Amino acid sequence: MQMTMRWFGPGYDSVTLEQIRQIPGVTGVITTLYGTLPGEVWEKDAILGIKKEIEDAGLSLAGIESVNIHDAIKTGAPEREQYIDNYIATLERLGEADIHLVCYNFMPVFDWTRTDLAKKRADGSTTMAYDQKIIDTIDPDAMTNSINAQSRGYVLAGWEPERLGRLKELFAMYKGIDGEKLLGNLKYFIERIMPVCDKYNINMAIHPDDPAWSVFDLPRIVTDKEKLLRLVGLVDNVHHGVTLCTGSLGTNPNNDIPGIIRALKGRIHFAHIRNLRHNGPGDFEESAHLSSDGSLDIFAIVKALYDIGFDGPIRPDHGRAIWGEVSMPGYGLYDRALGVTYLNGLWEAIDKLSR
Ligand code: DNO
Repeated sequence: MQMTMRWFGPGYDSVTLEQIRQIPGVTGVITTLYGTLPGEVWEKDAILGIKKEIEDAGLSLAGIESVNIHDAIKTGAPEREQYIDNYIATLERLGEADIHLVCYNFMPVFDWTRTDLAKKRADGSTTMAYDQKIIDTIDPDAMTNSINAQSRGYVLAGWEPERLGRLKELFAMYKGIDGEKLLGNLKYFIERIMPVCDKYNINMAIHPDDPAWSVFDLPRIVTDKEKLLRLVGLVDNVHHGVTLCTGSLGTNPNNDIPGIIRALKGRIHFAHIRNLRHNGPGDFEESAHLSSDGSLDIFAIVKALYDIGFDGPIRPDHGRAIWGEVSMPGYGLYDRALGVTYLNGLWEAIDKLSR
């Protein structure tokens, strides 16, 4: 595996590449062109520019998270052809720039969803949390306004204002789209992009739905082992793979994540590892990475990745806000750096004990 950190690029992130470079064991960065909108063709110069900046800091560009998918592709609207062509053009440029991993999601309207971005924990840290009981009493506009009001001026990943300003229009686009149709549209998209992925050896890694159940009645297709196996089976090509995100799959306490990892052997191209604590049905908060601080067994998860021979990038996922740090919610330096160190410790121990 390669240990990495997510970095949003100059102007968007409170964390610098110089800081990332000093976290022991981190050799790569996962990034994106944060200012681009879903559907745009990425500029070659911009791709090469951010890559050079990362390499000049002594790190590698280990993958893109995300090249977002236009809603016309997700809904199968007639304009999808143009947007798939644009996506292919972006993949070509990434491939030419020697970038071989792309994370994306196929969630309708919203990317990940939370109800509180700064829930106070007993130790004085704050963290992101979700409570279905709150969602049940509000509408999508109210949720979006509340999230934006808590974002500390940062544009949250997946919460681009341009898209969220058109919520009514977006919900209308998904009218009549159920899980089967959404999955069919994913299959169509994957089949169209596989030739360019084959040509440039680009691994596509779909991100699970977060949380792992329907929010505001929108369909969900990446929530558990059965759905993941069906999804990878849609197109028999190793470049069609998965981002193993423990924080998303772990929202459902019935998901056996080590079992999912073993079942997906060979198709996991990227791993997001973090913990969360279940407070009740549909009610969870993001904890520190340490197993005992949350509900997930992070040792068993890392062990399963080790056992299947996982050799892609891993990144710690969301962190709590600790030590007074002010950052994009979930993406400060301190708690994620602690996460890296813990994950590296687990990996080293498992590796040495296995020899
Ligand atoms: C949230 C992230 C997601 C993820 C996308 C992938 O912090 O895990 O926004 O990057 O769903 O496309």
